[in-house]
Amino acid sequence: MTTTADIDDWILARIRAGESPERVVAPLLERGWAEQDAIDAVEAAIRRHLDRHAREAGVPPPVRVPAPVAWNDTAAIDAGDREVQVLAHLVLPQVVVFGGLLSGDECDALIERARARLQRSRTVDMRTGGDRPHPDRSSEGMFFRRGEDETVARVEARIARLLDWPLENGEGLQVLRYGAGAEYKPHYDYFDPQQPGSQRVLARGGQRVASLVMYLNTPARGGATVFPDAHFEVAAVRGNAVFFSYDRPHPMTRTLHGGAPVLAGEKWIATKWLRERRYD
Ligand code: PD2
Ligand code: ZN
Repeated sequence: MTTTADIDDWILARIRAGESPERVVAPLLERGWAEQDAIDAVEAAIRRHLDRHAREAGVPPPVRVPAPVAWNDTAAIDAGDREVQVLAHLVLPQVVVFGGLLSGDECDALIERARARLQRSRTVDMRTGGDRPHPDRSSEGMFFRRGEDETVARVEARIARLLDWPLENGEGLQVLRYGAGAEYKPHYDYFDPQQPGSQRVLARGGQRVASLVMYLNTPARGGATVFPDAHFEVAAVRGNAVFFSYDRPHPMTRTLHGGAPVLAGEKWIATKWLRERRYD
């Protein structure tokens, strides 16, 4: 009798031996498994493995996170008013790269409406829960209010449908401009619950559970979004986006990420951060 524990052991042994999770699916198919069952089994084995270590290390239990509809079959996703391409995905960290999420006109509209309101970017100061300029973040930015204008509302509705997550759980869209030489050093987007300032930030909407970084232009050189723990880089291409989720506020999600220096030209992005609960 093959138990779930036996299957988990077999899957994890292969991953420990250097196989990628995607490659562990193939031998299961050869043994007659349905593809979705095999993918689910590999994901569940990794998840149970991580959960066990997390419990032992006192890490918070995982919460439900946004996930694009049908992201496993690398097809196009119907996001309501637009078909969005799935260009790539990773399992750990959970990353999906989207093509054609925004039209050229939408990118231009967001840049032009944001331009006059840009200010030196600030980061949340976790000691106090307030925010302040930070040397790791040499960009300029602004926030739109949720649903602030027709373009913002349309993009937000599309994101909610694409990621299957309530629109009300999203922070306002943030637009950032990086000039030549500007970067965003690697960081996590969740709030560290151990820091004294976190309680104030978490009171409104709970944790951040996912980020969607949308590229509004294609920098002449540089400016990729990098995931150092995964040795993965996403090129900034106008209209495309990178989505990543983190089901607990911990480095085990492998979601350390940064904006590589812009080497020539400028880089514009719009970021949507998603919370656990309604963000008002
Ligand atoms: O500009 C980026 O690629 C980037 C990198 C890291 C954006 C963010 N983080 C963010 O908006 O959180
Ligand atoms: Zn970030």
